[in-house]
Formats: sequence, C-alpha cells, structure tokens
Amino acid sequence: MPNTDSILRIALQKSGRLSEDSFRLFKECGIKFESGTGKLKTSSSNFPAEFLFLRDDDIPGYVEDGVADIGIVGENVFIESNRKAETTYRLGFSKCRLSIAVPRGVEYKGIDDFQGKSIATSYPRILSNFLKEQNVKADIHEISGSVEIAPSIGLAEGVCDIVSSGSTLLSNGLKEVEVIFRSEAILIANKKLSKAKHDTLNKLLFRIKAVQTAQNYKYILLNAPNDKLEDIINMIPGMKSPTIVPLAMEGWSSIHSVLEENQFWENIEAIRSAGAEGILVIPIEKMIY
Ligand code: PRT
Ligand code: ZN
Repeated sequence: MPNTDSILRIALQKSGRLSEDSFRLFKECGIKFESGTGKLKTSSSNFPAEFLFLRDDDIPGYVEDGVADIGIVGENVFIESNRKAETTYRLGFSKCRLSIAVPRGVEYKGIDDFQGKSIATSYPRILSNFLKEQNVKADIHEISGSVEIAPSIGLAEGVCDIVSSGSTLLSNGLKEVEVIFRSEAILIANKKLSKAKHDTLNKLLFRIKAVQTAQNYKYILLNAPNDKLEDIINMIPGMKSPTIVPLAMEGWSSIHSVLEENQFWENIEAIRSAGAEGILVIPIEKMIY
C-alpha cells in the first residue's frame, strides 16, 4: 500500500472529447484503474493515484481548491475559468482553436468590422481580452451552447466558438475569419502540492514523457552492403549510435537505429538510394533517454 500522503488525486473528464485520450494516456503509462463503470471516483491498483470523473468545466476549480491535485482539461476551458493552477504539461491531444466566424455572405475586411457590433460566445473572457488587445469595442453576448445559430436568429453579427474540422461552421453557413486562441489538452496542478504528492507527480510526468517521446520516434532496421554503411549511418544517427550486426551473407550488415518519424520520411529516398534494402519501421512503446 502506498503512503496515503503521496496519493495523487487526478481529475479527468467523465465523458467527452478529452476522456478517451486521457484514459489512454494513463493506460500507456501502465497506470491501471477502472473507468466506464459509472463510478465518480476510483483508485489505481498499481500507482498512488485516485481518479475523479467530472465535467470538464469543473476541473480547474477543483484543482485550484485542492479537491483534486491535478487534472486534465482543455486549455480553452482553463483560461476561460480564470482559476489559479500550474500548467504543468502540454499533452498534445484535443487540439482545437477558438475562432470568430461570420455569415458566409458577409464581406469581412478585418477585426475593426466588429466595432459597435455583437459577438455570441461561450468564451467571454478570452474574447474580451482579444478585443481589448485589438482596440475593438464590441458587445459580447454570452450563451452557453449552440453558439453557431446566433447570426441566423439575429442574436449577433458574429460568433466566437471552438473549431476543429470547421464542418460545424460550414453547415451553419458561417466562415472562420479570426483565430483568437489555439488550445490543446493540458495537465494542470494545484499550486500548493505537498512534497510527497509532488514526487508522485514527477513519477507520472516521467512516464508521460517516455510515452510521448516514443510516439514521435520509430525503431528502424535495414540491410546494407558494408561499403555503404558509413553513408547510411550518417542519415540515421540513432540515440547514441546505431547498432551494426553482420548478416550471414558475406559483405552485408543490418543497421538498427531510432529515428524521429518526420526525419525518417524526409530521409527515406536518400537511405534507399544509398543502397539500403529490407527496411523495417517499428513503433516504440516507451522511450527513456
Ligand atoms: O460534458 P462536459 O462539460 O465535460 O464536456 P463539454 O461538452 O463541455 O466538452 P467537450 O467534451 O465537447 O470538449 C472538451 C474539450 O475538447 C474542449 O474544451 C476543447 O478543449 C476540446 N475540443 C477539441 C473541442 C473540439 N475539439 C470541438 N470540436 N471542443 C468542442 N468542439 C465542438 C465545438 O464547440 C463546435 O460545436 O465541436 C464543434 C466544432 O467542431 P468542428 O469539427 O465541426 O469544427
Ligand atoms: Zn463542459
């Protein structure tokens, strides 16, 4: 049993756009817990953590108040909440943008077009900061959902809402004209975590980083004639240096290395024309430098 002082209370979205990726992240970190059983709270069986399943809007407040020690939430919701917590880690999923949109038929010349006009949004704080920065005085009409219908019912000239693919705007006859904020899922932490909880958080972050680094890299194996080894090694330097294993066939070797996926695609033609054959690219589960 872990020392109860070190148990980290983790707030996750119960069900919604953040849930699946949040749950998967803990699974990939080897942290087991029951989800989807309808319970609002559960403990991990193999890591000092307790999980609370909440609406995303409640997570920043719970973390600020210390009811939860850490939480995963969209940066848009965190900033809009104006709650105080540490942004400890950017998780890279649930990416979206907060954008201003207007009816497709409207000719848009710039943000000044909104002087004296009104914009409907569920993000009044982020929008008002943006408008202030731009010296635009517009009326902000706060509504909690279905923002995109506001122009068609005469509620506002524009909307400011979350956009991902853009298809919701399109199907409501709107066009995106300004991106005011880019968001992704973030891990936030209470500002006054005890030393014991901080140690648990560091263990968790260590695992998250290992998982995320691994996702950007691939293990690569290829065969090459010995006289081409040097050229190829320069293209796939690996973590320290590649492993070279002689093949049973005289004059040939196998090279094993680790490469960033982007770098792989950029170099693949050069690697092949240098004489590499039988190239295998394999996903890596965890990666620790
Ligand atoms: O029930 P609960 O309150 O917990 O969840 P919720 O319904 O408030 O939030 P949820 O699950 O919809 O979103 C959680 C978080 O996911 C958001 O705070 C964002 O950080 C992030 N996210 C990523 C999105 C989207 N993509 C997204 N597309 N949040 C909302 N949308 C909506 C948007 O509001 C609009 O209605 O999807 C529509 C636009 O999508 P496209 O693809 O048509 O452009
Ligand atoms: Zn919500």
